[in-house]
Amino acid sequence: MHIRALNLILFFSLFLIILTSNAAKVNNLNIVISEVMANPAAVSDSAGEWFEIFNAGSSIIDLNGYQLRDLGSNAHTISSTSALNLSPGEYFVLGRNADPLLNGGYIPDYVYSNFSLGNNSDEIIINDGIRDIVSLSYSNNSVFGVNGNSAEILSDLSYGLSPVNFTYGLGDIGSPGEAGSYQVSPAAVPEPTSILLFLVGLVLLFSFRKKYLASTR
Ligand SMILES: [Ca+2]
Ligand SMILES: [Ca+2]
Ligand SMILES: [Ca+2]
Repeated sequence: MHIRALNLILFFSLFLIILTSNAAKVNNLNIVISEVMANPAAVSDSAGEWFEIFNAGSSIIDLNGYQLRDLGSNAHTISSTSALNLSPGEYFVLGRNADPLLNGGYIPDYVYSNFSLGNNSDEIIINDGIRDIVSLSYSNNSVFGVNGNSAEILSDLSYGLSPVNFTYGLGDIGSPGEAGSYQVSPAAVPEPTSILLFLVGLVLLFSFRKKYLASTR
């Protein structure tokens, strides 16, 4: 085997290792809808509904000007006199009422209007002012309508009920503003296992190359 061919294989293998070590991360997504409380039990829906987003990208996002809507008549443009910065790896709670004494006990980072979450079916569509960047829709008998229990994102990016050990405020189940049972990985932050995998691959490949070169001499 020529050294040149060996180098080519080495390069290609490295490329594959890098590719597979990135597979577990959230790809091409900046904002993820990480949790939804559509049907609070402790207080009325008009105060107790909220949903949580997570910045899985690599840059700070100013949510000013972003739009929330559904496929019906709900529409709201996020607007604040101050910057609404969401850093990579941060959770952000949007809800219907600012007062934790009235809303069941969550602390919203932003309060919207003209936007509600149906208990049977609904959509959450987020637009960055140019295009829809993330959307979620649910219908009858989904995990989104369960009374007093939020739905949270899971490792395969589907949704499940928040586990009962996560309670907040007056006792509804959910983790507003914090990781639930699954912590979404920001794309910008390489997972330790990926780095380890990459380093192990690198060492193996170079030792193989060295061995091969020595045997051909
Ligand atoms: Ca509702
Ligand atoms: Ca709606
Ligand atoms: Ca959460």
